[in-house]
Amino acid sequence: MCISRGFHNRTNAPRPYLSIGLLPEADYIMTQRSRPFPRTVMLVPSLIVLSCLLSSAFAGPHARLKSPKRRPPKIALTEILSISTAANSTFSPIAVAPKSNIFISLTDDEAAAVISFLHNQTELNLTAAADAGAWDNAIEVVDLVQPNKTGKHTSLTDALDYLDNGGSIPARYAVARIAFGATEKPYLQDFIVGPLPISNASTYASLDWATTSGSAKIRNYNADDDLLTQWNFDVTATVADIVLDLLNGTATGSDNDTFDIWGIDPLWMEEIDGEERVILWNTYWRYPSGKYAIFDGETLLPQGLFFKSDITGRDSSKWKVLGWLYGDIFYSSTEEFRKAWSSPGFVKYELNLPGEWIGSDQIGTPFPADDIAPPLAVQPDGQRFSVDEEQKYVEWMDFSFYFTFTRDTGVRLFDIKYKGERIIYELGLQEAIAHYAGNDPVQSGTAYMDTFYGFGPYAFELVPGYDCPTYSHFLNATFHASEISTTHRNNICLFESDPGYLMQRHSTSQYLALTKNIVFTLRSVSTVGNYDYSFDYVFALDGSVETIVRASGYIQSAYYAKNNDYGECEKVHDALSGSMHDHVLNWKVDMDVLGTENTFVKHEIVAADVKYPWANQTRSTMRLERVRVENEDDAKLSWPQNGGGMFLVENSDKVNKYGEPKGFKIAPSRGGAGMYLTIQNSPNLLESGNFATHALYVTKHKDTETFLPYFPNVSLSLPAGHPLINFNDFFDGESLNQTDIVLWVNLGMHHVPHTGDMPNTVFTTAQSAFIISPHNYLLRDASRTTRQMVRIDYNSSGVQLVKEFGGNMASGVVNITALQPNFWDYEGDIAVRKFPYDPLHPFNDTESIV
Ligand SMILES: *[C@@H]1O[C@H](CO)[C@@H](O)[C@H](O)[C@H]1NC(C)=O
Ligand SMILES: *[C@@H]1O[C@H](CO)[C@@H](O)[C@H](O)[C@H]1NC(C)=O
Ligand SMILES: *[C@@H]1O[C@H](CO)[C@@H](O)[C@H](O)[C@H]1NC(C)=O
Ligand SMILES: *[C@@H]1O[C@H](CO)[C@@H](O)[C@H](O)[C@H]1NC(C)=O
Ligand SMILES: *[C@@H]1O[C@H](CO)[C@@H](O)[C@H](O)[C@H]1NC(C)=O
Ligand SMILES: *[C@@H]1O[C@H](CO)[C@@H](O)[C@H](O)[C@H]1NC(C)=O
Ligand SMILES: *[C@@H]1O[C@H](CO)[C@@H](O)[C@H](O)[C@H]1NC(C)=O
Ligand SMILES: *[C@@H]1O[C@H](CO)[C@@H](O)[C@H](O)[C@H]1NC(C)=O
Ligand SMILES: *[C@@H]1O[C@H](CO)[C@@H](O)[C@H](O)[C@H]1NC(C)=O
Ligand SMILES: *[C@@H]1O[C@H](CO)[C@@H](O)[C@H](O)[C@H]1NC(C)=O
Ligand SMILES: *[C@@H]1O[C@H](CO)[C@@H](O)[C@H](O)[C@H]1NC(C)=O
Ligand SMILES: *[C@@H]1O[C@H](CO)[C@@H](O)[C@H](O)[C@H]1NC(C)=O
Ligand SMILES: [Cu+2]
Repeated sequence: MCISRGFHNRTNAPRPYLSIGLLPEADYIMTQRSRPFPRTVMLVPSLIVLSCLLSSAFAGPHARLKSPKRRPPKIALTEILSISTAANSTFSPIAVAPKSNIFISLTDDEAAAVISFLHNQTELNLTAAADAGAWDNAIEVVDLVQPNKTGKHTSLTDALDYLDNGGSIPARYAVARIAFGATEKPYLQDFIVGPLPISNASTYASLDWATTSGSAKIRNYNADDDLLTQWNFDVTATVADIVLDLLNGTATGSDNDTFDIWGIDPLWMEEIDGEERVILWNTYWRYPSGKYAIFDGETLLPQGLFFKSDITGRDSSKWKVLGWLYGDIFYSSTEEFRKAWSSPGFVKYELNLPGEWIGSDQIGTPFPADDIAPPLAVQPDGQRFSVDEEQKYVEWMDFSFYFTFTRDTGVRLFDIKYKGERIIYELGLQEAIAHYAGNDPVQSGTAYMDTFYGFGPYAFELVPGYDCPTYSHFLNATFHASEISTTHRNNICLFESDPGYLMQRHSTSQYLALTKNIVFTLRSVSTVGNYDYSFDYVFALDGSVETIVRASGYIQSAYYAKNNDYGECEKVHDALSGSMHDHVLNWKVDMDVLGTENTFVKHEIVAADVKYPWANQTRSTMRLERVRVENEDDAKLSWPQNGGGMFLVENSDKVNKYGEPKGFKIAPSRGGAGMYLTIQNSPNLLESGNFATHALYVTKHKDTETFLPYFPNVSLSLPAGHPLINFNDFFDGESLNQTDIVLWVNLGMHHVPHTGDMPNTVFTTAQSAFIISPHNYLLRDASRTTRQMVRIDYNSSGVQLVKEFGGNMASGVVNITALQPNFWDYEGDIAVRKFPYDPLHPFNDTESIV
């Protein structure tokens, strides 16, 4: 299936909804091309001498003096602390993973072998993706099937046997998603292929066991993108004169078109004359042009004209136009629309035109002093974490983890260990909804499930000095789609940083104790159409792990006509309204606290009237109630109102010396607590949106309930199809008492765009996060272990003692000029065709090197 089919061939238009083909390679290459770095003059800062990073000018005693009722400490004036620095002698920034990364993506050779193997299965009747059209069968994606965590049901080794018990390495399997087009009723089906490497022992089978529907096969109602593109231009041709009059432009399919035509995702299903029909609403979007053509602002340029098509079946001669909408008036045929337009009194609305306002360049009077180079972070003594680049394995302080990269969800973390013990088996994004609302049928009909477009394909190269600190450790990642292996260079960065606030401090009139807060981050950014999602996994010295998503990029907006009447938006430009929407992003968090037997406990802080022995009256106060979530029936949860409680994953059998179960707390840490869909029973998502009705869920781990994001669920098949994986089916009353539990945590934002989203949403206000942190897991705050702290004892005669702990202060000079990133190094992706595949010449038939 030629994946560039049906996609807009003009610019880096927004989401390629017409293409089931994931990756219109030609187009996203253009996306990259269309974003060169401006040839601005590069400032050349001179060599800067870094003085101590900590200011040596310690300001004297505080004005705020309390009188501590305790003896003054006995200060040994000459105490000089000598801490062994032996630890640094063994440190190497290169790690050797203790075990093979069994979660790692398919290699190029594995992907090529799987593709070759499938092509040899004559009953699949495959056509090479490069040659395939809508009426062929073709491979869309190959990826790894994550090994079963527990394989007790089979004789085969599972991940935990391998990781923990010295078992043999689990067999590797691939999943291949095949689009079957050579039929009147096109469908997609997922197959499991293996074991790998491909040998005579390898087989393939429908991946039914990973679904809740019992079949990995799903109808594709959107297989004929070529026909649809042609259809759209056939329809627009019938109203070309009206459009020229109302919108002052053309949509004919030629290179000089003014308008791009696209609309709802998912498709809509409607009963007409007793028959289920497949409905598509489209609208006119204006291409940014002239000086502004470089900017991806098309989603800011809706034109307010909509048409409804019945596209049921594969014969486009039977498709119909069911009506037009302009100015909030619906015309049930093209004739009716034309008649109204040619009648006196027809109301024409203002044009929504490109201008400086859609560009993201510097604009307006610069801030004072803003031409001076801002503060800069450096890594003075080199990298303080270790990476096994080949195995995708990382060690930082007390943490270690493996990671992988998938076409659907991008980066996923596995086997996160803290102080040598696994705390999280799997941490990764599952799905991301952007559910719009609006008075027009396109906004109202839009509920993106972004794994359809994929977080892997759009996780582009990151820019040092902007996306990540210049000293970051960058890694590449590869995904395999449409028989092409595409490698994103430098699209994952790992770095330590100082978030700019301390981990700990305390002071009295006699001493101060201060601890630096150095955190470690793994970051990737996926630009899915108009939106840029930045994903951070942040590890901290106190043992916490924070998962953060931030959004930037262009909003998808609505034409202004009459939409304030419905209260769904705020006007953001002359003829433009923001389109209100909810973002809900679901994370799988498979916690394993001191083993797999864990319990989810709510510590609820509740108001109470209590009578104490020391008083005769009851007293209005509060108390802590511990509630175990013992059954899946009770496991659809919301964060406590008013922050009045704590959610814990504990191992009830492992108590600390004070008798408290050891556990980890999970809590929202950024953004509002509104982390599930506002819209109830979404008509766009139906059963596919079941994971977005609550803030978080707890289920019992099952290898069959992986909730691999099955992107065809929605974009191609809804609402006629039942989702392959219905999240509700995971909830079948199973006991959650001291068992292997999995959390499904939603992050997101209720996004009501306002003028501050023009031209792009800013990360600062569009972020959401949850944090997992030790709770009675250790006997003290783990950050006490760090050397990056100081105690300063002082009295009225000045500083008496500076106690350091072996954390070397940076010293010397840093050549900052040498740290400057070279933006001309930006290269983009490498994409290599895998069928036919020539491993000796890996770049043979290279699709593109951008
Ligand atoms: C550790 O590093 C410090 C600073 O680089 C150095 O002075 C010290 O000698 C090192 N220790 C050992 C044991 O190598
Ligand atoms: C597929 O068949 C071709 C031709 O018979 C053969 O060269 C190739 O090795 C086969 N591929 C696999 C993976 O079996
Ligand atoms: C195999 O696919 C081709 C299109 O690629 C189609 O013409 C042919 O009918 C299919 N054969 C079978 C047996 O389905
Ligand atoms: C696969 O089977 C063929 C024929 O049965 C045999 O010639 C070949 O050696 C086998 N390959 C492997 C890797 O076992
Ligand atoms: C209509 O478009 C033409 C060129 O395409 C332009 O010259 C003219 O100014 C436009 N008119 C309006 C009202 O924008
Ligand atoms: C646009 O291109 C078509 C050919 O694709 C040409 O016929 C037409 O004149 C062009 N229109 C303009 C306004 O340049
Ligand atoms: C990333 O890919 C580039 C280009 O193939 C290669 O030079 C570089 O070594 C790779 N980096 C890593 C960390 O594998
Ligand atoms: C409670 O009230 C009784 C009767 O007035 C009194 O004797 C007693 O001391 C009170 N107890 C406390 C704890 O105040
Ligand atoms: C993984 O688990 C599924 C579901 O229980 C099972 O059908 C499958 O055979 C298992 N695969 C392996 C390799 O053990
Ligand atoms: C769950 O475990 C707790 C503590 O072991 C026990 O008190 C409770 O009865 C158990 N509940 C169920 C439903 O088994
Ligand atoms: C600093 O780095 C720049 C760029 O690499 C280099 O040209 C310059 O000579 C360096 N300066 C010193 C003092 O090393
Ligand atoms: C790629 O491989 C084909 C045959 O497999 C060969 O004809 C062609 O010359 C190769 N191209 C390059 C650039 O190596
Ligand atoms: Cu948004």
